[in-house]
Amino acid sequence: MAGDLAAKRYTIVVFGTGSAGKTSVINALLGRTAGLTDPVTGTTKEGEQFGYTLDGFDDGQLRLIDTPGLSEIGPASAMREERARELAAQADLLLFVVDQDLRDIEYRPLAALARLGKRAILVFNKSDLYPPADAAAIVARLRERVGEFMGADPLVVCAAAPASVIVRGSSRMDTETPPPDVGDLADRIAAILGSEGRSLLAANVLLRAKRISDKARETINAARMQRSRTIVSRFTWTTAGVMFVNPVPGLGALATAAINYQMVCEIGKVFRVAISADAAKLMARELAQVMIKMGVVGLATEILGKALKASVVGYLAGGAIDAVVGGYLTRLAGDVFIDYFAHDQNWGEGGMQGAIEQRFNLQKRGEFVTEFLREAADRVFKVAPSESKHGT
Ligand SMILES: Nc1nc2c(ncn2[C@@H]2O[C@H](COP(=O)(O)OP(=O)(O)OP(=O)(O)O)[C@@H](O)[C@H]2O)c(=O)[nH]1
Ligand SMILES: [Mg+2]
Repeated sequence: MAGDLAAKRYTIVVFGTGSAGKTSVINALLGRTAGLTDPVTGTTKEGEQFGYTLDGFDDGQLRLIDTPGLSEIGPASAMREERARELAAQADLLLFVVDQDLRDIEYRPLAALARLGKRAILVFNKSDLYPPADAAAIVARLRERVGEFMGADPLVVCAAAPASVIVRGSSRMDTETPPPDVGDLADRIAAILGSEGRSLLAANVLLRAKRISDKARETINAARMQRSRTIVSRFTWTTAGVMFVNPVPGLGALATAAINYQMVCEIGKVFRVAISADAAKLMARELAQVMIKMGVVGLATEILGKALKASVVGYLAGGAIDAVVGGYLTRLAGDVFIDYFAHDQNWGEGGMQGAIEQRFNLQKRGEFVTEFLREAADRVFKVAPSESKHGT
C-alpha cells in the first residue's frame, strides 16, 4: 500500500453486471483487444489487469482491472462475484458499467461501495442501442437514482463496442461497424485523477488498512472464542468427573465448587486480561452466589434431572445427577465469563444477573440439554447410550 501511494499507482476497477460490456470498455480504453468479450454472460472469469496510459494524465501509473460480472447463475459464479466485490473494494476509482436502468443487483453494491467512500463513475454503456430520446430518459433516471450517494455528476455515457449499422454503399446496402466511443469516459477519468488523485490514493490506503485490521480483529476474535470454549469444556468435564467420584452435598456447595476461579483466570488470559487469583476467586464466588439467589441451581437440577431420568444413561448412572449439574454450572459460568471478557469486561445492561439469565435461557432448550447429556455420557460416565440398555 505504501508503494502504491509513493509511486502513485492507481487501480481502476471495472465492475458491474454480466455482459454490461465491462471487458469491451477496457478494450476500448486500451485501444486493443485485451480481454475476451462475448454476448453470453460469464465471459470474464478472473480479475485480469492491464497497464493503461491515458492521454492527458501523466502523474502516476494506471492499471485497469476487469472483473467477472454480478448476477450470473450458479455456485461458481457466486465465488467469482465475491472476488469481484473484493476487487471493487480495493479500487482507487471504480467504473461501474451498466447497459440499462439500474437493477437491484447493481444498485445495492454500488450504493454500498459509494457509502464506503469509494469514488466511482457510473458508465452507461451500449448507448448506441437506444434511440436518442430513450437514452436520454435512461440517463435522467440513472442520475436520479444515484445522485443521493454519488454526487452531482456521477455519470458518463459511452458505446464501447457499437453494433454494426447498415449504410448505403455506392452500389448496394452495406454494413459498417462504428468505432468505439469512450472519449468522454477517458476524459472523465483523467479529470478525476488529475484533481482528486492523490487524495483518492490516500483515502483508499486508509480504507484498505481498515479492512485489513477489521479482518484481523475478526480472526483474532474467532480464535479467542474457540480457545476459551475449549477451556470451558475441559473444566466442565473435569468438574463433572470429580463430582461423580466425590459427590458434593447441597446445592449451594455444588455451585460454589463448580465455578472454578482458575477457569476465570484462563479465560481472561485468552482475552489478554490479567486477573489475580484473588480477584478471580471473588468473581467466581459472586457468580455462584448470584446463580443460587436466582434459583438457577435448582432449576438446572430439575431440568437436567428430568432429562437424565428419561434417558437410558440415567438408568445406568442414577446417582450422576449432581455431577451432571455440577458440570453444567461450570459450563454456564464459563459461557457467561466468555461473554463478559469478549465484551471488554462488561456484563451488559442487565448486569451479571442479566448475563446469566440470557445464557441460561438459551441453554434450557431441548437440543442443548440432549447434546450436553450425550457428551456427559461420553466423557464422564464412559458409556455409549446403546450399551447402557443392557445395564453394563
Ligand atoms: N451494441 C453494443 N454492444 C456492446 C457494447 N459494448 C459491449 N457490447 C456487447 O455486449 C456483449 C458483452 O460484452 P462484454 O464486454 O463481454 O461484457 P462483460 O461485461 O465483460 O461480460 P462478462 O465478462 O460476461 O461479465 C458483447 O457481445 C459486446 O460486443 C456497446 O457499446 N454497444
Ligand atoms: Mg468480461
